[in-house]
Amino acid sequence: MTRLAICPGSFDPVTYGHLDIIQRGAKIFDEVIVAVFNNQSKSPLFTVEERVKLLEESTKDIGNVRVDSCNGLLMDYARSQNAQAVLRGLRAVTDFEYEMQITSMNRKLNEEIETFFMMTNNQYSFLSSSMVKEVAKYNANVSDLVPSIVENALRKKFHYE
Ligand code: COD
Repeated sequence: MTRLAICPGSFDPVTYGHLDIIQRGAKIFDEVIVAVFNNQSKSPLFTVEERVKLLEESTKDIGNVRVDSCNGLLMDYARSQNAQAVLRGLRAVTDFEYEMQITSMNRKLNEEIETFFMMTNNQYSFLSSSMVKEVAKYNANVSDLVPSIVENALRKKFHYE
């Protein structure tokens, strides 16, 4: 049986913190689908299509990772792909409560799909897409936080090129 995990998120845009979780997850699962969701409560900077493209480019060297997008419920999507697991990253205590809420709702929707948490690499504990956007808006150097393709996309969005 193929062990398939869904790594869901907004990825607005993908950072080295996300990529660390995706890379480590791809060593444990046979296949990982990175699924971009349009989180209604966040107003995104990048369209879903742009986020998918940036993720595809950033993960192109990891053979067992593919990128997709979805509009509906995560658990419906996971079932449609015959996934066994959802893969999430945990940074600080602040993530914990939010993740507990999502996981408990997801478990109510589908008891058979397990959620796996991976603790962030210390290097990326305080890295988030929001922080990257906040500083990139003022043309700060984010080259050690995101892949160069994302850095270029941010510069374009904020009209620095
Ligand atoms: N280090 C490690 N992990 C990180 C880092 C970092 N620096 N930064 C982010 N991560 C992890 C996050 O913890 C998360 O696991 C993943 O990477 C993606 O992060 P985000 O911020 O892009 O994703 P979120 O939290 O916005 O994703 C929310 C979902 C899209 C998963 C959620 O809204 C959802 O499931 N939507 C679909 C609708 C649904 O099913 N709702 C019911 C459940 S509430």
